[in-house]
Amino acid sequence: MPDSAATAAAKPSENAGDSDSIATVCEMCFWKCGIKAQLRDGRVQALSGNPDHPLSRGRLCPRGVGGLGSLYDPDRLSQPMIRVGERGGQKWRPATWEEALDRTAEGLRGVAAHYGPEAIALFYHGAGGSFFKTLVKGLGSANIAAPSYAQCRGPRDVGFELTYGESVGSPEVVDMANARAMALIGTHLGENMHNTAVQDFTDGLRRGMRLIVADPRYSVAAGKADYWLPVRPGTDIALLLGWANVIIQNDWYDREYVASNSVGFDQFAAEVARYTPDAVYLETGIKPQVLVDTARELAQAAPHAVIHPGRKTTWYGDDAQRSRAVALVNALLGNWGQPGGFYLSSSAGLKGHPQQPPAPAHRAPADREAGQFPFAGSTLASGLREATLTGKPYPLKAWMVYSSNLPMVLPDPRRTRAAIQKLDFLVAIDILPAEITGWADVVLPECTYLERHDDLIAPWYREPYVALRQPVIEPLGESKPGWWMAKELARRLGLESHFPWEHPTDLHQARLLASGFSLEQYQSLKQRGVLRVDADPLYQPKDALYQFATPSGKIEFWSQQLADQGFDPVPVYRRPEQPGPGQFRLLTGRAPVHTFGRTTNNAMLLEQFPENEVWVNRRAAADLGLRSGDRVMLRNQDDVTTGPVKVKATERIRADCVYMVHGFGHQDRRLRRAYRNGGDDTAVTTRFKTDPLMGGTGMNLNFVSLEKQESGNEA
Ligand SMILES: Nc1nc2c(c(=O)[nH]1)N[C@H]1C(S)=C(S)[C@@H](COP(=O)(O)OP(=O)(O)OC[C@H]3O[C@@H](n4cnc5c(=O)[nH]c(N)nc54)[C@H](O)[C@@H]3O)O[C@H]1N2
Ligand SMILES: Nc1nc2c(c(=O)[nH]1)N[C@H]1C(S)=C(S)[C@@H](COP(=O)(O)OP(=O)(O)OC[C@H]3O[C@@H](n4cnc5c(=O)[nH]c(N)nc54)[C@H](O)[C@@H]3O)O[C@H]1N2
Ligand code: SF4
Ligand SMILES: [Mo]
Repeated sequence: MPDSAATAAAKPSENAGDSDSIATVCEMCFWKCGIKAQLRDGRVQALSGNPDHPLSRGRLCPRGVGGLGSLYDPDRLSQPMIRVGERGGQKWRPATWEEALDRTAEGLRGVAAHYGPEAIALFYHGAGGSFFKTLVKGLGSANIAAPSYAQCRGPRDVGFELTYGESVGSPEVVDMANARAMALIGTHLGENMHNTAVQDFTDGLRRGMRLIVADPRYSVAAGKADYWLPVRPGTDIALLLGWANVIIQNDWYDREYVASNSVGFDQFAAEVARYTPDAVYLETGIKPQVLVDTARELAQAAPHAVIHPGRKTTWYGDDAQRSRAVALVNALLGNWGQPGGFYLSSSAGLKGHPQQPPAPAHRAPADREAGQFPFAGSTLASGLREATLTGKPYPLKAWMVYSSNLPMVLPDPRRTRAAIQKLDFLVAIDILPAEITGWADVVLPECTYLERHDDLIAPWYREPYVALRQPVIEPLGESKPGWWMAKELARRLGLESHFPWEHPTDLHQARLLASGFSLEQYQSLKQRGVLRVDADPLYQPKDALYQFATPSGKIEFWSQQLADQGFDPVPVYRRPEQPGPGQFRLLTGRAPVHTFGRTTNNAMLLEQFPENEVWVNRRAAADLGLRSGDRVMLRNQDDVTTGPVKVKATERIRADCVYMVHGFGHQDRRLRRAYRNGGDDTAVTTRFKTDPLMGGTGMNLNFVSLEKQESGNEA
């Protein structure tokens, strides 16, 4: 490798103007807080929260502050590379941009000519993906997927859509700051560190919100809770339907609200009657009195009470139904459009570029067979992998992978490797030598979010706004922004018309003007990083009925849509398989200072959280002769191993499961700090269950045993 990116000369971007502070948007995770970057002598000195930005409110989470560790990571990809030798053999030669882009265009063109453009798939995650989506759509393929659907929040969205006709979005429309009571089902806020969510959560707690946390692990949030319910993993549907039953039996719900806003309540009430506190106790391990007390807490605070819908809900393969159960208990609390419940979001309604041509006609995505996963609302990343493996419903022969480290993201990485071997062409666009780049034919080094423009950002939120990502410094090394790569590829593929702008600033300006904003507002956006817009009301007026976007126009306690497709119209609890002797169910989660595997090579963040540990119940650990600090190998039911990982023996977790933070244990040597540091949970996630409603991949189904590593053997 040539000079590392970190030592390359840097000059401030033109946005610096006379000022030494530039407003832009964070991408250390996908929440997209507004930041201010301080510059000195062409180097970024510090990142802080933009006080004008509604998601940061002047504050950042630790990862946002630690963005400098990613910008100046000496392991960054700094020049294009072309594979020599076998795929996966990890041998490349440096290439010029001209050559690497020609090669990429040739690879895509070849596959399109042979198999049709639909044989090209794009996997992406993050704001920069939009330019590559435009490219792949322009080619005529609909095989475009982000793992944040089928591996993350898809089941939750579907559970809410089936019930309310709409999902809770991102940022989630949970009015935590004003809630008087809240229940968390797993959702480990405080470790799950979405900045504004954590601010709202702590505001709620400061105002006296009562908190109930159901989690097999005593999470950070459980530490703040009035009730910790150490539920047996995989039994939350029983818990939720138990709450519903207690609320109904005790007449703790608003009959009038239910009568005028919902359908199917009587059938629902009849279905959940069997989830008595005693029956629920046998499944969940939660004492009957605790079930009743917590149901009362929620009901008494209603409608200013909420069961948080969570985010990563891909746990057991029945997740859309669990999310529906969450949605239905919320319906009993009557909290839609209410303070302390779910607020009504609005957006700036940004229009596209006026000259953007429509995408050409295309085949339906290959991620499922006709009729499969009828409620999937997005293309399934895992489904595209299946199609690549099986060639059904039709073959996928090229992958373009933008900012998604698939070998550590999709469950059963063995299948990911096998699928990659079926490809004619794989191009990876990344900032780091992540594992996916090790499988690529061409590697295109992107510059980081602090060195580039992306498209405008205008989400649905409490208040509408538009935010701008703009470069703080020029790209380091030979890295380039994604928009430039996409445009260059479009030119080579005869798709220039799909990029009707020269530079992203033209795109931004055209979109803003088309949406009724002025040039002055655009100037202000560049200065302040954000444009705030007048808001619609946050809450539903008392006497007006909300028009739900379900087939009935009301909240659906009993779902005809589900019945028509042969699914349970009311969620039904089914007991999950239990680990055998000597086995533990593997659960995973987040560390407050890391984002998946994206930051586990970031020196600044590693200083605060150097490696992941496996949490083991103290008594279970003692039975195995394990103490905190020992190192173990995790071996799963399929004889696949990961580790060695440090043991954390603790009372803070049940004895039937172990827990580790996702994103460690990288296998690519070029990630010098992350290489073999800690354990990779994905490696031992070889078993997963696909949600029949929508194709989400439940991953909490792996059972591991722990094998002590002698200290001399430490790798
Ligand atoms: N086993 C297991 N699997 C999971 C999860 C889990 O907890 N356990 N979590 C799931 C969830 S909730 C989600 S949302 C997904 C997340 O899935 P991904 O977002 O795909 O997660 P990462 O593995 O962090 O991959 C991000 C890749 O993007 C690269 N990257 C970072 N910044 C940039 C950039 O600016 N430009 C470009 N081009 N590349 C960049 C990083 O180097 C890395 O290779 O994973 C899911 N999969
Ligand atoms: N710092 C940081 N914050 C992040 C992220 C990050 O990478 N880093 N990623 C963001 C993203 S994309 C997502 S999707 C979210 C993910 O965060 P969440 O939406 O909170 O989802 P999970 O990570 O699945 O939740 C893990 C928690 O669920 C508990 N749990 C496991 N199984 C069960 C069960 O059967 N029942 C119950 N009741 N609890 C269970 C675990 O013990 C753990 O405390 O975090 C977001 N926030
Ligand atoms: S939550 Fe943290 S990492 Fe995510 S965008 Fe905000 S500051 Fe950045
Ligand atoms: Mo996620």
